[in-house]
Parts: sequence; C-alpha cells; structure tokens
Amino acid sequence: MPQLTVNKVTTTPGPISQPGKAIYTITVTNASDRAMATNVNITDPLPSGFSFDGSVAPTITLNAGVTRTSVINPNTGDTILNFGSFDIPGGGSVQISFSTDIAATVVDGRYQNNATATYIDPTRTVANGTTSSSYDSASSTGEDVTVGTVPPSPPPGNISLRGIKRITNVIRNGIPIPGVNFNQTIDDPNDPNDDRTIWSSSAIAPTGVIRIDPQLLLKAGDEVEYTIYFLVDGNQPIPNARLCDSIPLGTNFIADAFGSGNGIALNMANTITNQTNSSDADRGSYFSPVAPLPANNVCPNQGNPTGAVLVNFGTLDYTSGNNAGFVRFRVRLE
Ligand SMILES: [Ca+2]
Ligand SMILES: [Ca+2]
Ligand SMILES: [Ca+2]
Ligand SMILES: [Ca+2]
Repeated sequence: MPQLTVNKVTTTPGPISQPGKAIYTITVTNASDRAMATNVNITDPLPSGFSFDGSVAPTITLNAGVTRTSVINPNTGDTILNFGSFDIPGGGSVQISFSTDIAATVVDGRYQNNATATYIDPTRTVANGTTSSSYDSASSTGEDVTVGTVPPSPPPGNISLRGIKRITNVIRNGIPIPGVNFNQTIDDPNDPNDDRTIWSSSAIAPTGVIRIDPQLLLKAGDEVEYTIYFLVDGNQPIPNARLCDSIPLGTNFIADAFGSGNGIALNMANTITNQTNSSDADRGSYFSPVAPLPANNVCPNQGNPTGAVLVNFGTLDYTSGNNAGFVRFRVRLE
C-alpha cells in the first residue's frame, strides 16, 4: 500500500503588499518500502484572491524514480491548481514550486493554504477509484502568507532636548513689580528653541520675559525668579540628562525660595517637586560660589565663581504630554 504525505511551505511569508506575489512549494512523498502510488494528481485550491502566476514556469522535481505519466499544469489565472500526473514509488517524492498572484483586492490577513494529492486507490471497488492525502494547513505555519501593507520602517532615532530661560517674576518688598507681564509667551525670532510651533504640543507654555526693561531700574534686594524650560521633542528618551545654571554675577541664590532649605523647584512630567539645596538623594542641588562641583557636572565654568544650580533629571520622557518641564530658582540682587 502506498503511504503519501503532502507538505507545503512558502518562501514568501510576508507581509506582502497588494498586489503581490506568493511562492509555494508542495512536496508529495511516498514512504519507503511502500507500493507505487499511481496516477498521482496534486490539487491546490488557492485562498480567495490568489491565482496562478503563469509568468514564472513552475519548477517540478522528480526524486527517486518518480515518473510523470502525463503533463497537466495550471494556467495563468487559475484559482484551483492541478499538477499531474505522477507515479511515485516507495521512497520517491515530487516537489513543485510555483508562483501566485495576490490581487489588489485581497484583504489584509494571514492566509492558510492546504493541498491534496489524489491517486488510484489500491483497494478500489470501482474502476479508477481514488483516495487522497492532504496537507493540513492548520498543522503548520510553514505555508502561511501574511498579506497587508508593509509597515514603514521606524524613523531613525532622533534625540532632541531644547531649553529656554525666562524671568518669571521680580519681587520687590514682597510683591511683584508693576509694569511687567510675566504671563506672556515670547517667541524670539533669533531663537529657534522658543518657537510656538515647537511648544504648542507640549503641556508647558514657557511664559516669562527674556530681560527686564532697564528703565524699570532693578534695585538691591529685588528678587528675580528664573525659569529654565526644557522640551524633549525627538523620538527617544534622554538618559542621564543634566543641567547646570550659574548664578548671575551680582546676585545671591535664595536658599529658601520654595521652603526651608528648598531653593529649587522642578517640574518633570507635569509634577512639581521642590528640591533641597543640599547634594542628596533628590534631583536638585545648589553649590555656593567656588564650592567644588561634583563629578560629571555640565557646568561651563568648573571654578564655579558665582555659585550654580545643578539638576540630575535622570531619564527624560519624550512622549507627548510628559516631555516638557522646568527648573526654577530665585536670586536676590546685591
Ligand atoms: Ca490550497
Ligand atoms: Ca498554516
Ligand atoms: Ca523663536
Ligand atoms: Ca538636593
């Protein structure tokens, strides 16, 4: 008795954009030491929207004594493919590779594709009675073809961190000085980092002024509040992000601006936390003039002549809504 097994694989698992082509290989094998399977015909009903691609001749390989007793090949456009006819001795096999067209109308999805070998039934009770063996498409992913738009390759990594600095308050004798609108948003034509188009999608509106009109004549004792806004507008998180901002010459850092020993306010991902001035477990620290700066700081002047505010952000988020924040501190004019 013959014992046929049918296997099917594809070299084009996809995803394949429509219209496209899928290539399959069907192998029909008779087990060794079995009787000849005669008049073997191989049938492959294709998935809906797939059809035989006659522009590429099928490759048919006869192994170990197989003969082809008549030549039946599919025609271009066929949706049920027939390859015949073969006599396959025990231990012999037939391998058929062919191309199919996938129509533009084929819906996105993963397509299973079985196949059947039919041959003369040695135990037939009627003339030319047949039996068959099939490849069960559910038994393997080897013939699965995924049809669908090929996703575009992700954009290359783009790391971008922008910062702008504003004066967000001037306090004289306990109240903001009159004549300055600290709630305005300024887009300096000479600074690409403060463009409204860049910040419009962030959760932070960088308000404040760039400088105080000299005619307002700041006085000794006035408190000036600085806010350094930052925005991550690339498509990558920024690990180990750091800031160093020197205290302006002629001013003194206000150590208790946001609470006792808390002279720094930090907004990260829409959460404001006051930072201690000491170099401890939180993210902010203040180093008084000429104090030695810590390792791995990003201060422009390692001599630290005027004092400096340092922030170790850790990893900055780039996702919309969480990608902006600020560092805020105050100084008093000498
Ligand atoms: Ca099929
Ligand atoms: Ca399958
Ligand atoms: Ca600008
Ligand atoms: Ca601290």
